[in-house]
Amino acid sequence: MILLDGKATSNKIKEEIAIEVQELTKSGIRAPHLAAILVGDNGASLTYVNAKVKACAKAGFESTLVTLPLDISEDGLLNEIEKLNTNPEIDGFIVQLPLPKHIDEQKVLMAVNPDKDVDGFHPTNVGKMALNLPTFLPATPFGILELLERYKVETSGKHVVVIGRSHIVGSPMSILMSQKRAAGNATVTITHSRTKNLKEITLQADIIVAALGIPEFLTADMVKDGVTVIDVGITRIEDKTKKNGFRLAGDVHFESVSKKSNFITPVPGGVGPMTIAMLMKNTLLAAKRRG
Ligand code: L34
Repeated sequence: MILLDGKATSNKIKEEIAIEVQELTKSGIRAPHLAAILVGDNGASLTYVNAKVKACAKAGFESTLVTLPLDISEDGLLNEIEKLNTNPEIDGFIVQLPLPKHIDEQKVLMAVNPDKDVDGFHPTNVGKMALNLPTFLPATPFGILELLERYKVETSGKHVVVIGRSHIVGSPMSILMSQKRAAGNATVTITHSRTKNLKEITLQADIIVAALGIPEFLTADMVKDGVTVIDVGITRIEDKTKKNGFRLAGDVHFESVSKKSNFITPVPGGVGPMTIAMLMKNTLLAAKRRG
């Protein structure tokens, strides 16, 4: 069993990015500038956004964190987005999800200028992604591709089973891995809550991407020997023995599944840190386009 170490790989990528930033600034181009909008104070979102801000500092990026109250109106949020859209100092920005229920998420994502949409969530960029045209790839799927590529996990002709059809992970993952590209050329099956006989399907998988958000859902009886497993889930589970009062659980029952796996990502330290590294990569790309 080989651990797909997202923490170490993301640190390497961030170092590579930092070198590129140095070269940019030496040639008189200012450093990339990422902004993030955080609505409310959800603990997990706060952790992820803070990690993004920290990663910016490490790579020599500028960063701006816009924190808005949980009860901000949809118009109030759209107004903040417009400010970032038109601010020439900002190369790219994200609106951290999830948003409170009174705000229409689709409307918000569509308000982001596609040229600054470093999450790759705008329909224009989703369309480009689906057509395999150059664009910002959504950070989590992008990070998974990068991890598979760097560990030389063969994907060509392999059967990939994606569990979950979210717009952020499951759907783009299934599209990307079926494309003619690095870490692509796979035969992809996408499964979801209405799928019948899921276990019959996962037992045929060479690679499984678990992105359904149910802790320890994928168990050893559902996978074949030699499988590669990508665990996208990250759920906080109350645990009074822990200092912060919770532990993190993935969508994979790591202890049992890892015994049958050739390659597997841990949680934490797998897909999460890669997501952040690829957001940085997208922001660097936005800054280079600006020149
Ligand atoms: N707009 N919203 C937008 N873009 C995104 O790309 C995200 N996502 C997801 C949630 N909402 C978003 C993230 O950034 C999930 N996500 C994310 C980012 C980083 C980490 C996990 C999820 C991460 O760093 N995880 C660490 C552990 C962090 C902890 O201690 O809780 C890990 O090792 O997995």
